[in-house]
Amino acid sequence: MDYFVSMEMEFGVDACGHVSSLLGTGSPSTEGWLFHVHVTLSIALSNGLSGFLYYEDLVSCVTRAEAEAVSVLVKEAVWAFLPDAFVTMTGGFRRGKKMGHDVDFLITSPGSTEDEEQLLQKVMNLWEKKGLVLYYDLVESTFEKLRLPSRKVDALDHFQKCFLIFKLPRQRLDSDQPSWQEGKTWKAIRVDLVMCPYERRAFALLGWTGSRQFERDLRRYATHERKMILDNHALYDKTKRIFLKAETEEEIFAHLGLDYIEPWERNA
Ligand code: 8GT
Ligand code: MN
Repeated sequence: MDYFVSMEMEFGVDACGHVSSLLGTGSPSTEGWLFHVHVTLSIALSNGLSGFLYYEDLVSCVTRAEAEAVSVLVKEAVWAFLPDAFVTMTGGFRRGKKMGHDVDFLITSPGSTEDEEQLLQKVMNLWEKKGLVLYYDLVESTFEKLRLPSRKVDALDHFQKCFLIFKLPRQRLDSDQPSWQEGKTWKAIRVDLVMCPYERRAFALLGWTGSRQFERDLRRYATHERKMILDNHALYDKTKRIFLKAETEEEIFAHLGLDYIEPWERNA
């Protein structure tokens, strides 16, 4: 509620009209929607009401063409600093969805971990210089190698990540996008970048591909049918008391005694 109070002090009652209209426009994902409100208000507070100008963009969906255009820019930036890094689009787009509320990427590199730690900050600095980022929140890693996987099906992971609002220039798109208004030169797009240790990439990829419901079901299956604990970092066999290693998602499914399930079959 602090936001509303500050908004009122800063901009007068009019600003609260804007806030109410924001609150009236819920998107299906509460978490994503709260993020939008949080960020939009933060930006509005620091930049004046222009912060609201791209609220429209954020509640409109991201198309696959837009996601692909963002992907090219993410890869360009990441490879400038870590040429051997793997960059994978995850989330709904990896599951074959045509639209999304954001674009998610998993980044990992077999190279030294010191370079990895700096990567997201370097990418943000580069994009800020190029005017490609409207807002970002970099969350440092709290990953520990020997920690057992979380038993909670909805637990957040410990990888370093960056939640940001990307400013996608129109010229980056080959085709006209129906959601773009006439004369608009860029679109604000929510992007999540996740950086994981190379040896955990299969678990991170499985976790970040979703869907959320699929991940919950898979974790419950591991716990109840296999006496194993699965999360975004690892798979632990409680009977044998060992971590089960995996280089690919296929190997994780095999450890769980399941046939491989393709990403586009995980939309449940
Ligand atoms: P959408 O972006 O089109 O709404 O659909 P999505 O791509 O399936 O949803 P998402 O919210 O972007 O999340 C993608 C997957 O990442 C989900 O399966 C979610 O469970 C998983 N995920 C994590 N950690 C986190 C996290 O910290 N935040 C979010 N939003 N998703 C996470 O493993
Ligand atoms: Mn997503």
